[in-house]
Amino acid sequence: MLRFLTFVVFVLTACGAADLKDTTDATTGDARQLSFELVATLPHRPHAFTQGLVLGENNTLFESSGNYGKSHLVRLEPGSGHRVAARTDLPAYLFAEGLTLHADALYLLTWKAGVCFLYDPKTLQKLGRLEYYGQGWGLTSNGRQLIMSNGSQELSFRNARTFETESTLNVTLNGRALTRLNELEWVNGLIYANIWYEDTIVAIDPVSGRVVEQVDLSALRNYEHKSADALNGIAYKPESNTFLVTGKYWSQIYEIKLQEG
Ligand SMILES: [Ca+2]
Repeated sequence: MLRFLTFVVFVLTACGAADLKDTTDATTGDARQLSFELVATLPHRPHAFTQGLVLGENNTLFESSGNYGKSHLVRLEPGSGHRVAARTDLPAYLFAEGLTLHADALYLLTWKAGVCFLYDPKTLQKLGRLEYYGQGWGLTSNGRQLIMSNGSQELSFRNARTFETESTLNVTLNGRALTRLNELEWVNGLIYANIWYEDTIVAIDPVSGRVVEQVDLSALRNYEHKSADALNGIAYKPESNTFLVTGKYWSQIYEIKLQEG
């Protein structure tokens, strides 16, 4: 009997380990370094101070752009990275930040103003508002909750109806706090994140907070002009398993495929 129980415990433990999507290096526990293949480029609005980027139905990108007096939200034409199909401008006292799609609504943060606006993705008409405490940087959805960054190492998991924080996660890279987390994108059980003023994207385990993958995108600078600002903006294209990435005042959106090594 004891032997049987030991076997059951072993099997349960093994299953639990398999369920955890830990893709860190098995020998060191460190984040795995990935590389990327450049699949395509799309023209990007070069005056966009890109804060949030997300892909909706029909290959349609939504983008939020920051700065006081210039903040706005756009829906682009299907397949385009720069042709605007619809636009809404924010009042001059608001600074647009992270953007995501959740349950047929767009959610837009406003940095230090503590307000998350909801919009109809088709018309960009305002549907409502929610409130948060502190700074709002990046935003994504895991299909159930919203996940928000605030410029620190902390991510907050929020109730999509009330925007109340249900749990928080401290993000670490190889055992050290990883701060300045910015734009976010939930992809297949991992949280992909920009890090403010770094040309690196990381993939975070939503349970442990550990960075399990990182990819250096600094080579994209070779295609950009000198005044291209911070790398920021991650959208995911499920049909091709590719990422659309760009930056503030970047001239292009780059479609990339992540790969081993
Ligand atoms: Ca995103």
